[in-house]
Amino acid sequence: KKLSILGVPMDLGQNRRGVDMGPSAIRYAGVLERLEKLELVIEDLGNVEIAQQKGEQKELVDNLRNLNEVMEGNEKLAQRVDDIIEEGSFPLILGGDHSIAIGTLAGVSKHYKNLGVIWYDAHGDLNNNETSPSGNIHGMPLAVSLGIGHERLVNIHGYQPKVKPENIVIIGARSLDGGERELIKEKGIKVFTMHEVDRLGMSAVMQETIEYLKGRTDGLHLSLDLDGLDPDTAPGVGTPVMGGLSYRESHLAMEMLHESGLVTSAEFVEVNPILDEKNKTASVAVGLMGSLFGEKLL
Ligand code: DIR
Ligand code: MN
Ligand code: MN
Ligand code: MN
Repeated sequence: KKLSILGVPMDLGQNRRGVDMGPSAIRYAGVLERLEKLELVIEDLGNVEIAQQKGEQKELVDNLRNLNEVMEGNEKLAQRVDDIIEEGSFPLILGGDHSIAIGTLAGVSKHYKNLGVIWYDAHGDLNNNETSPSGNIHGMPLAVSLGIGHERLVNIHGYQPKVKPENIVIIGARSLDGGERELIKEKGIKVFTMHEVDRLGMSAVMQETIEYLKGRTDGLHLSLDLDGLDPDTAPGVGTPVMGGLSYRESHLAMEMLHESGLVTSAEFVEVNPILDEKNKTASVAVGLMGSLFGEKLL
């Protein structure tokens, strides 16, 4: 299997500096060395060129922070991801804040009729500029991919929507804004909140998720926000929320996804080495990638 690693040093989708260094932190944590031990042909394509944040935060326009820059970056990313899939390779995208999922999904979904999406996150990322409490685009990418939100964002890469609500499963949610809750109910999106993970256990959650997506989708994208994990395990994130998924639950989830053979693209986002403890969060991310791509003890 061929794997193409692409970094996206994006920090414009939120307001904490440092998450643009996520791709460097993940490479420093040994992603290439780790995955090269598996039966994969790997290429590191370097980073997508993203505008740098300069000085003062700009004013919000239409309750959107850095709309133009986030758009431009995601257009570039979408084309790169599109090309990777065209060449028959598996895109592994390193973030960067979660606004990059807009571009990743725009590039991936062109190649599938019914793309499935697993959104592993403390948050729903289902806001739009009318519901968002922050104006941060990293809280909007899943809604944007459903075709909900600012017209320039939803039309990235020239089409919309990128995903259908019934092809999405959210895992690990424990912080949802009012508008996000309404959208989940209105669209009937499948969500395993921390409550369900605690009651059912991760094994059953993943079994149900895989069973649910297997029949209805022809490709599966994993969008893993490191803040889905508990802040004790993944402290290097911009918006930590207590009571998250454990290291062990997360490895099990990745192992079960590997066994399913369903995953066709993945991204690991929100690693912020400035907020981290000795690059722990990037190391956890690399470990999870190991499990996702088939590492086994025996
Ligand atoms: C919040 C935080 N719901 C917002 N979202 C985050 O700003 O829309 N997503 N942190 O990962
Ligand atoms: Mn193409
Ligand atoms: Mn999050
Ligand atoms: Mn997120």
